[in-house]
Amino acid sequence: MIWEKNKECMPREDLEQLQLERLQSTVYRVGTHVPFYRNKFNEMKLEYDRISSLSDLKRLPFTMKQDLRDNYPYGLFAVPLREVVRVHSSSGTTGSATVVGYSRNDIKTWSNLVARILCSAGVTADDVIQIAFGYGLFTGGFGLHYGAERLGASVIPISSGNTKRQIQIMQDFKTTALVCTPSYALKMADVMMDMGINPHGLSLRFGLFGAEPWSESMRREINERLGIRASDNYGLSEVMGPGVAGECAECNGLHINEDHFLVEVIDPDSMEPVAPGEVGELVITTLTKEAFPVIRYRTRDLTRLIPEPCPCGRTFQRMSRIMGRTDDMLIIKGVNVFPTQIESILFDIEGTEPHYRLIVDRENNEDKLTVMVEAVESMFFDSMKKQRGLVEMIKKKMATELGISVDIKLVEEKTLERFNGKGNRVIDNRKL
Ligand code: DLL
Repeated sequence: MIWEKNKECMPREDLEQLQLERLQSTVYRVGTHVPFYRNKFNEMKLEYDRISSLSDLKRLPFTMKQDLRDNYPYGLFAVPLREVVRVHSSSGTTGSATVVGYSRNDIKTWSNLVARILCSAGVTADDVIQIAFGYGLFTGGFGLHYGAERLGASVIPISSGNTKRQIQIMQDFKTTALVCTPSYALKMADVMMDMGINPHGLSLRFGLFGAEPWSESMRREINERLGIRASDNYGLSEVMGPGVAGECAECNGLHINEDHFLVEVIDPDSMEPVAPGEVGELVITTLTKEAFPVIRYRTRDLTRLIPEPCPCGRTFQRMSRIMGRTDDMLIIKGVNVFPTQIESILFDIEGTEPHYRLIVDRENNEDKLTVMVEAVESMFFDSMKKQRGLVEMIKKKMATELGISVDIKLVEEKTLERFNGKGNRVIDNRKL
């Protein structure tokens, strides 16, 4: 059974009881098997067999990315290697790599949870799913693959890259669901245009996108261009990979798989919980992982929990789409700006293409943000006056909505690099 109604719609009281039991066994597991946690618990004089309510979570130590690095490669594993059947690693764009491991049960749970997310997005065993995430140490390819197979769908494990071939296969194999990053979905739409293929003539109905932040405006753009329903799904390798949270057909926030993950939202500075519904850093404790459990993992991802119940009937809490990472946030002249905010503004402006770069410089001790954005082709044949008008309009919108002045540089269509996987749209030249 993939649509696990008895779990996903479980009364909160029962869920909390289940979470408590699972938290107790996870804390016991790491306290007895992982020296890193045992030492931390001892230092804090925490009796790890004495967790009696969910509020005891607050007494547990946080785990940071650095802790994973310090214990590279296997130091935080809670089972001997012979019980580990899979290893993944995060590439470490912002530092050295980290390694995570899965027991046979972990792989089973992971597949179930990804299947659950695919199912809640509307995908069924009748779908043909093209997985355009990289297969390898990145959790995206294999994670979605196992989940899609578990669902019983027909899986095309094409991996990332070679966009023309992707589109050819999509056409020939009658793909109904595309799985990749939202950036790559946009690139596919562009390449389809170049190939003279009308996306609306394909069999594609669903897009399951994740692994990077995106905006509501980008979703609209993708939906319109590809003629699909795009939904968001979230996860991170340190905690499992994809399968942590995903949107239901309402496409209005991601249900967190709370029977396997306990979440908190904290103020990243004070590390205290934020008021209910406020934005903060997501902190996750795994409840069922065997090989690589983590306690209060600080994701660095910013979101808020949505307190209202979802019309779909699921009782698992929703979180809003990830707004950005604490380490993505740009501070421009003292104002906090997230790339997704800029994306949202740009995508709603007529005359621009959904491709942009943000370049940050510091000149004479002053921050300067330049937004490079592709203008539609016709704009370049238009008068300078029209182009200037567009630039002024974008500047004004940014000033009103972000509270800072930015420079806008229109560039010709297709001049900015496209992404096959996670996009990186910020170039910060400040030596801070
Ligand atoms: O990106 C796992 C994944 C693969 C999720 C495929 C969904 C689909 P990592 O490479 O460890 O794992 O990167 C995790 O990516 O902390 C977020 O900052 C970001 N991220 C993942 N999903 C989303 C999303 C995978 N839906 C990091 N929206 C996380 C925004 C996301 N950011």
